[in-house]
Amino acid sequence: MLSFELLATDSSSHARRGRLTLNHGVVETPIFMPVGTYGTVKGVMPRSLHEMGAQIILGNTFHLWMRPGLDVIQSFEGLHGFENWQKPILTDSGGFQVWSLGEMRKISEEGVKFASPVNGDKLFLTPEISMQVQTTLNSDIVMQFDECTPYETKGKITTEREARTSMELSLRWAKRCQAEFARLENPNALFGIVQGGMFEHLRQESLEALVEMDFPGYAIGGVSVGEPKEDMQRITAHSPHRLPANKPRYLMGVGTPEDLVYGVQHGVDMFDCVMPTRNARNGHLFTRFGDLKIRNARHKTDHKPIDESCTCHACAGSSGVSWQDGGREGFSRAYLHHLERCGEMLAPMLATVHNLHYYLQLMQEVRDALEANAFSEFMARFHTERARGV
Ligand code: PRF
Ligand code: ZN
Repeated sequence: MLSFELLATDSSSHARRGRLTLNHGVVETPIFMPVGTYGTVKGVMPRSLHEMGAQIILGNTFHLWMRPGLDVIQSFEGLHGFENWQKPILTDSGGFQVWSLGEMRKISEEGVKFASPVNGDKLFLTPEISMQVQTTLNSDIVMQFDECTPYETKGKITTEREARTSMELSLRWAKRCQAEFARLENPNALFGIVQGGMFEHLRQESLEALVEMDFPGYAIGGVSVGEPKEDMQRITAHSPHRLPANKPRYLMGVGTPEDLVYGVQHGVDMFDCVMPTRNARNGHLFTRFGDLKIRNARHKTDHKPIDESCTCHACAGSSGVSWQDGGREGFSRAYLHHLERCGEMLAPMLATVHNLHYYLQLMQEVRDALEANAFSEFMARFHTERARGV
């Protein structure tokens, strides 16, 4: 189902280099997982994901349950066959997606009632149903159904009392998920999710109760939900290194390249975020030397690629050798700027390839640095380069 091996640990931080073995393959950690909500990483072919070094991708229980529904996915024997991706998949439980519905839902002990955003049907999602759906999806890593404690509701910051109530509900749901997952004889791995809002002592209680339940891996949820950066860093720093050293740790829905490096430094092994893919579709590009807005007029006549040091298909092409006489591999900023301005669909496709390549390459460099016992040097260089500007 799941095994995790620690290959190296940094002597001056909590950073670690590991290897996670799942039913559909091996994942070298620390790793970034591209988000494929509806069974597709938007605008990217599975083959491209593979070529850019993606080892595991995400899917969402909630969305796939709505569309196309379980019958269709069942007929393909799960999500891998349906979306034609045979490497590992992690599915989120629906807890966070239901949270994102805001006013449209009602949470009780039993589960969450809401109107389908697709056709208005009344739906009820419970820990048991989430486990049943994720069992049909046959994802390698199944997430518990949780309540992502909001940072604020209608402008009011969540109190300690509210955060405790929410955290305790997630713990009771964790138990129900574990029981249902076992009853279904799901052959994959179920992760528990630490909650507790912005309160370290609640996070500690959540963590201890989940560790007691002995999950094969643990996630940190409820971070990057609109809180100030200091709170995000304080909460990220609290939990990872307090979780069992021999189990993988996943920081959910985070973040910028700087947030990823910060997470690794504090002991996180796995990350996912819509940022590289969503921002790409808005013309926001991440590079080694800082971020770039391709719509900006200064790129209009620029023959340089997004990043001269990048080896992605958008910057450098697939082989470095052109397939046509007089042609070249890779694209200029001027061309990408033009595509973006014209609303051409190649613009978000190339931007997505570049951003994902950058995130995956960043994690590769983190792994290399950890293996070479040079993580501090890596961090110093990373921050200097990111501040340089493109
Ligand atoms: N819970 C779940 N999924 C999530 C989160 C969470 O708290 C977050 C928070 N950043 C992102 N995705 N189940
Ligand atoms: Zn590139």
